[in-house]
Amino acid sequence: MALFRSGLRRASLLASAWLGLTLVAPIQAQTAAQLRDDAKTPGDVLTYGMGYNHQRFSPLKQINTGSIKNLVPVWNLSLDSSANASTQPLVHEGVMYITSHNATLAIDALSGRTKWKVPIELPADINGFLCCGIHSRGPAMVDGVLYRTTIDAHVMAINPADGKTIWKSKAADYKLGYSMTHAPLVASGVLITGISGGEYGTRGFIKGWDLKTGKELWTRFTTAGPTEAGGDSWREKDLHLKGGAPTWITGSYDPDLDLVYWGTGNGGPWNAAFRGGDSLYVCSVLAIRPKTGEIAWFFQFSPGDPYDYDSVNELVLADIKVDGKPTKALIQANRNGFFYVLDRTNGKLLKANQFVKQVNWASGIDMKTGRPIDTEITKMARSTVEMKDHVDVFPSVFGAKNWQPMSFHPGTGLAYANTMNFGWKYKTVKPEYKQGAWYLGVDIGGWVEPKDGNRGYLSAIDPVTGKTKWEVATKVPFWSGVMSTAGNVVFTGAQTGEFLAYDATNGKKLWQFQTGSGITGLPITWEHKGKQYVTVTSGAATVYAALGADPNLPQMPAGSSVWTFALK
Ligand SMILES: [Ca+2]
Ligand SMILES: [Ca+2]
Repeated sequence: MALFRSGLRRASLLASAWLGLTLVAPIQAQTAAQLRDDAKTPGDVLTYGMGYNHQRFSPLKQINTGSIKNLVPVWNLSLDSSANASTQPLVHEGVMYITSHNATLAIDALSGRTKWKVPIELPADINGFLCCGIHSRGPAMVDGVLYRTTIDAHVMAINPADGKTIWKSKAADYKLGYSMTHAPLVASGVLITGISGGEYGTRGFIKGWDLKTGKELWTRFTTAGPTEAGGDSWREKDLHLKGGAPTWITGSYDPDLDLVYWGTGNGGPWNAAFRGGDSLYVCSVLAIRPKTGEIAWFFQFSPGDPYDYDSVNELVLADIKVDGKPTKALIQANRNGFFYVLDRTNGKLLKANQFVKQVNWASGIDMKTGRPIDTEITKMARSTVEMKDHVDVFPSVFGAKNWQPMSFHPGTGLAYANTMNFGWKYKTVKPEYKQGAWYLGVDIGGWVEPKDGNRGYLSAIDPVTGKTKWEVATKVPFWSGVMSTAGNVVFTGAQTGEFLAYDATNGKKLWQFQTGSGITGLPITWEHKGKQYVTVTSGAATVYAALGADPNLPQMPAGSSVWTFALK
């Protein structure tokens, strides 16, 4: 069967190469090798994460700590939308590909002129079923085809020459609360996607799709059923069916080990006492085989998860020294306040250190078992379906760090992450399931401010110790991705609109530019004919702005657009 499939694939590759040569202006096919090398080839950006390792690090250094004072806008293009622009563009052969929730675009990367823009047709009632922001985090690309997901839970293959749909497959029913906002991952010849909707009493999964036809190849459910390993980690039969563990951020991939690392989110409902037990595999990382979806190993960061501490945050692959030993590490700044280092070959826990100022749900991580050491607050949360009063829990439901991806700089050995330091007023209440509505079993009584008023930080963190080397405090947390470069510059953006650059060594601010709306995009850098460019999307309508009741966040105008910068 596998032989047959690879033969078929080769045949269709040959066919498309022949068509490309003879009939139409070819979109040069990206091969698996190009995806594998993406982080090292700064002429293009072919993967979410700027490389399978999700380091968001570029070897480019024309724009550096000295020259950045001359960084100026080259072009700006409106996305004609008031939704979030929380997206990472891809760049290939001078063309930039961008996804928003309602359109896919190809843009001339040098001029900012639109080559094509094709709308996504969405059901009229879709907005009633979306939890946390209306956006699309980006496309994937391989073999001359563009792939994306849609907020009504479909996966699409698109012709990059004209934007026309090649195939479209349904992943799940949006009316149950399922949606898709992440970029797909192409690994080992399979298109892999996750799912959003953990707040709606859904059951999470990861799916593998045939690149050419859109046929579903496998489904890996992320809650364990009664007859499976881990099935007894739920209080009673069938709880896993509404048990959450959504998979709403793109996984990373190690081609040498042929393992995909994919994070899972909160338990459904949030109320841990109602679910009982560890509720596998909520708030975990699953290392899966891309061809079959088989779980090679897993590690559960927050067993039982009372607090919506989704563990979908980017799982960065870094080859670093841990206790003097060169290690194939997987690192994550988890929403639960601890910075984890795992051996990515086998899932063994190597380090877990607190990386923000206040954490009171656990006093640490037991390094023998990998389990949190529960404080009295958490003991109560785990055992009480209906609490009498609210308690103050740190970090808040937004986490010590939310989904906005950090960057790892192999030169400085530091991870640069937008982190948060505030708490929430937490109380369990009896959960009640209603299709298409939030299923939490937790009442959010408000926010607990830090003493110094700084809810956010850009933090430079040593992954091994969890210690902060430098930090930039912000009243309003940054909600955009972070990118670092060999020019020793760290780029990120503010919800108040500034695109910002810092010195990677000491956190000194080097440069800023006001983009006109809040930034929730993921910056990239690329080069063309020896010139380095930096691109970021602006346009904010974040879940933080909607629910965070932040007195310091002014009314920022909506309005999504793409900015590209270069040295003057
Ligand atoms: Ca590249
Ligand atoms: Ca969640």
